[in-house]
Amino acid sequence: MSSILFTIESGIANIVFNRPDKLNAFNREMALSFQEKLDICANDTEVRCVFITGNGKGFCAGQDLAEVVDPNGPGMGKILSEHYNPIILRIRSLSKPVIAAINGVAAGAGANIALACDIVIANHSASFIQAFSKIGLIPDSGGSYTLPRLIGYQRSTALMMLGDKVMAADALQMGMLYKIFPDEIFEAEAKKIAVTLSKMPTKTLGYIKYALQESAGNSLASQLELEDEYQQKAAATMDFKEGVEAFLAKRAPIFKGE
Ligand code: LHQ
Repeated sequence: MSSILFTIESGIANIVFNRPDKLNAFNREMALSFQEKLDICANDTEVRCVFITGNGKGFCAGQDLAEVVDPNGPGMGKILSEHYNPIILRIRSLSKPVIAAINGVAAGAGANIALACDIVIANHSASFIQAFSKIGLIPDSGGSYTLPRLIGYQRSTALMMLGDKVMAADALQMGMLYKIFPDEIFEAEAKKIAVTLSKMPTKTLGYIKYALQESAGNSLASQLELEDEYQQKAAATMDFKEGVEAFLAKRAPIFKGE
């Protein structure tokens, strides 16, 4: 059974973490396969939105801890540099929207992979745990970068030091998530968001993503220049032409991601 299930349908790449007996904890094979799938998403022009979720009752419990102590495992020296760091950078640099649909517990690197995604939605039963300190580690997979930017220094410090479990409703209130849905309708509602995004002006969504990311290190003046640059690029797309034509003709636009 593959540790990652992968399909592309109607412009949506579905990536499903698939080690349900281990709450979809990552081993090396799964981490490398995830990177491969993200590369396909980046390079395949058919893909206009990436949808990541977990199989079973968890989203992802982070690193498979059995592998960490396995003498034949990759060893501490490789786990960040070859597994999680490339995953986070791939998600962030992918020029298409990446949705994390959190269907259950997201712990350790699993929580921080979720937070690296562009739109994070969850079901009511989902939870987030910065589990690292409980085993004597610091938060990795970009968590020390993303979490304070989402919820502030104080709350990040508390969550990262205490390793408390945060239920989806509290995560929403703190600003970690976009929306939560009741468990029964979660899959359908999550898919609706993916379908909507897959029909939007894809290149422009990529420019929005990059502009927001780059704002983290920019002055207002530099950000204004950057907006100008990306706006010129957005205005040069076929989808912009279509958007304006459709508006003036009072019809729904048909965006092709071009
Ligand atoms: C697991 C795991 C798991 C293996 C559940 N591994 N089996 C970077 C640098 C280098 C090294 C280390 O890692 C990292 C990045 C990281 O991600 S560090 C953080 C690693 N993750 C954790 O510390 C979380 C460990 N898991 C838990 O604390 C709990 O499982 C949570 C709170 C996530 C869920 O609790 P429960 O709902 O009570 O489920 P459970 O504990 O019964 O787990 C179900 C099964 O999944 C169980 O197996 P079993 O055979 O007993 O049914 C667990 O052993 C297995 N599992 N997480 N990370």
